[in-house]
Amino acid sequence: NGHNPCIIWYTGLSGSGKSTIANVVDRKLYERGCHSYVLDGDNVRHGLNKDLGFDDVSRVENIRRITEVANLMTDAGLIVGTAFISPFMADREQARKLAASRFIEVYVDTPLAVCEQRDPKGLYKKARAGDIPHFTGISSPYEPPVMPEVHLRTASLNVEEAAEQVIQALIEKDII
Ligand code: GGZ
Repeated sequence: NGHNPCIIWYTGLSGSGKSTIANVVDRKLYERGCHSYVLDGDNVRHGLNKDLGFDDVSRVENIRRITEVANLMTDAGLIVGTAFISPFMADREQARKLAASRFIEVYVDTPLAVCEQRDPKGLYKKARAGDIPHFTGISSPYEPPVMPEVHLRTASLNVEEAAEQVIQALIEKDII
């Protein structure tokens, strides 16, 4: 099945649903016969980037390496989803620049209050208690995208609907 390689760059707070949505999109791409892969904390922060923490300098380096790996993967012909908080606009813009026209930014827009209420791993609770330094949204900034290709307001969308919006964007941009 013909498709153009690209990077689907998800950004949003911890617990916003980035990985979940990215994996549903990935399954839909597979069903269409597209060759794709998802980079997320589970397969990058535990391996390639396990030397990095969460201070600003480490996050910049985290995103820089992810950008390079995602570009190698698009060179190899894949549709790559990257699911990282990627809180800094400048780093996302650098990724966009390197990927040229092959970059779809997806803002997983889940309000902090909702992420904090979900708190699936209890991280927000720990961050509020001061047990996790530099926690995004609590003690470290998140700079939202200004003109993302896809803006998912997850308060009014289920995971399936959110994933379908990403697929529609890929169709509109002649990627699939
Ligand atoms: C934010 C943290 C932190 C701090 C650990 N701040 O919900 P999760 O657990 O699974 O996703 C979060 C993940 C964020 O890693 P990223 O590589 O996506 O971040 S960034 O793009 O900013 O480099 C969270 C966990 O790691 N986590 N400590 N202090 N999230």
